[in-house]
Amino acid sequence: MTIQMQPHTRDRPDYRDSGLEFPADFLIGAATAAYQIEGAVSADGRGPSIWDTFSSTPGKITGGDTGEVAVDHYNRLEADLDLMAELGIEAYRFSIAWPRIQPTGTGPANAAGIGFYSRLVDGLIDRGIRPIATLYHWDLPQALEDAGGWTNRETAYRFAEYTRIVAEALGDRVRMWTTLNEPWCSAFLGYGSGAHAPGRTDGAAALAAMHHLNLAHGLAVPVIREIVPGAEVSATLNFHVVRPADDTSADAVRRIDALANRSFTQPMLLGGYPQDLIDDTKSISDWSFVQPGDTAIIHQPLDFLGVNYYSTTLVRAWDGVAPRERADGHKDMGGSSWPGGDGVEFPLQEGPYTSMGWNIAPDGLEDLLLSLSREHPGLPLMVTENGAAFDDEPEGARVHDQQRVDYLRRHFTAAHRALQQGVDLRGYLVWSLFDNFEWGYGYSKRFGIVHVDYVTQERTVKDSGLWIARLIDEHVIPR
Ligand code: IFM
Repeated sequence: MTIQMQPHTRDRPDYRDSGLEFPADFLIGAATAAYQIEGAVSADGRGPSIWDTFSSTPGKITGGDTGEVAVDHYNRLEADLDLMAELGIEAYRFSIAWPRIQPTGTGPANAAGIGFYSRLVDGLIDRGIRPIATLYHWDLPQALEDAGGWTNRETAYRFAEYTRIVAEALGDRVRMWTTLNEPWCSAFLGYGSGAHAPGRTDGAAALAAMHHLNLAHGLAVPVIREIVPGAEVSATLNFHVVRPADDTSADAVRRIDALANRSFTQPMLLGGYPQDLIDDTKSISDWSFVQPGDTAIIHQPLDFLGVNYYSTTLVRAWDGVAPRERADGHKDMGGSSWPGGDGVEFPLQEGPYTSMGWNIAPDGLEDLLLSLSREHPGLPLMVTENGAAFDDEPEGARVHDQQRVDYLRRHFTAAHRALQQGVDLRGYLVWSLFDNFEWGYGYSKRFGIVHVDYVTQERTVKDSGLWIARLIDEHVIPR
């Protein structure tokens, strides 16, 4: 996949539209992930995950934060469900913590863990909210990491077993499933740059992890289909909309597009790995992790593709050997997230930026949706994450987060433009429902449409939350 850019980016509209109507069946909602919100890390038999270990390791997370308490969602489930209902959320994408279901990543189901997600699903359905379950959002049971984690092929088979347990428990009520959230982050930040758990810095390990995550996806999809009649199955990928800094940068675009996007889209959606990716990384790995039959397992028909989009990625040819890390606020923990990205640098992009240092570029979302729909005709798309962190603070009982409202307006406009051009876009889930544990940045970055006071755990709906509620109510981008 190559994301094709419109030639005259600067002449495009500012995307600050209103009054645009979304179809009645277009799902608008919000997303979260287990480790980022649940807390209660030792409750009811939950085992440790790689994020418990990583976050309790000094120096890994800003402020030494951990997910131990997070926003205490595990203990505040009913009130949080009521809040979702108040906002009128049509769909809620949550993830299931594997170590709550299988504390050591293997063996029988932990009934208490299943019970929590069962109550969550029932609570959503009772309130008319569509559940969308993500099976893996980065919290691998630590015991599996101790056996090699995603560099170990066996982890993919353990994932299929875990999938079976969850599908059997929730499949009578959950129709929409996502296997993996952003496997690029799991592989390349977890085992390449070391910015994410488990914090390894080894390019060959990152490539092996990439393949075993793809394999895990391919093994899990038929399990869900076997158990859940009429299931709608997807994977969620964090696409990098890669743009050239100048006219010498075409090869840099190709390399990063291969590592970031085609490393997952090609095996999952088309079959096999891109030859240029194999060639670019051959000095790092011999790719012996791909065994006969693997590519057929991974290439499963999907019912929709989850698209996570936040900003664009600018690249330029560079005469150094090792890839230069990005200059836009991504953490550098010693390793590279781009094994094989030789000769590429990541210049600072034009602002404005969010508080993550990510550039705001709604045209990137429009380009991405158009490009995916061109390259994978017949595959419905859903924006499974889009949103922004800003340093907003409550003023009395209000949080006036105008920058986030503006960000969302512009990205919903981009999605609407894609719909108008014929993209089969089924929905849009805002990241995130709550302020939460933003991985390496701890609680220092707030993405929520609902503010959380981390001392009192008080929830305050931000102006962006009120704006989303109006959008959902009218299915029209508010003035
Ligand atoms: O918070 C993350 C989420 O877990 C995965 N997608 C990107 C978000 C913002 O960084």
